[in-house]
Amino acid sequence: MYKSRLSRFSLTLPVMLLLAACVSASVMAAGDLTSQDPVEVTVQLGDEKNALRFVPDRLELETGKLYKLVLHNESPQKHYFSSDSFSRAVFTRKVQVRDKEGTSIAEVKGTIREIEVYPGQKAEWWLVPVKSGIFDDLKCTIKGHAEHGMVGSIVVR
Ligand SMILES: [Cu+2]
Repeated sequence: MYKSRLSRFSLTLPVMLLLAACVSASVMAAGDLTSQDPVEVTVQLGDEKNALRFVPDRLELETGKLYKLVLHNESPQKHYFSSDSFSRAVFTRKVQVRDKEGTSIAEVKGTIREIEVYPGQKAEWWLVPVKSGIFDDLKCTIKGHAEHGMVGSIVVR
């Protein structure tokens, strides 16, 4: 009686430990972070009065999520979205360039530091923040634009 209970226990315990290990491994590993459905965030480059602003000028993102950062320039002049510190805290899946109808023109892959968007155009920066921090060096690098207020910060939690 005692022996059979012991043998059942001795078989069950390793199986349970193995199952627990499998379950915890699948909970801990998030898998391919770049294949999630993206969280879409739009940043306006220049506002409706063509002021030199990022709207919004403060972004809050989270590590490990895939973002589709849509940079939309509706102003009559070109602008840059440039943050050296933020660019070093993200993994870029791609930059997607589309025509006015939304048809894909190009995908750019690799490390991105800044993106220039032409008047009336959009670019999408698909990225996963991998490092938390306050990245307050967002600016437009066109001469005079940052000085007139085209600056911002990106907070990654
Ligand atoms: Cu600008």
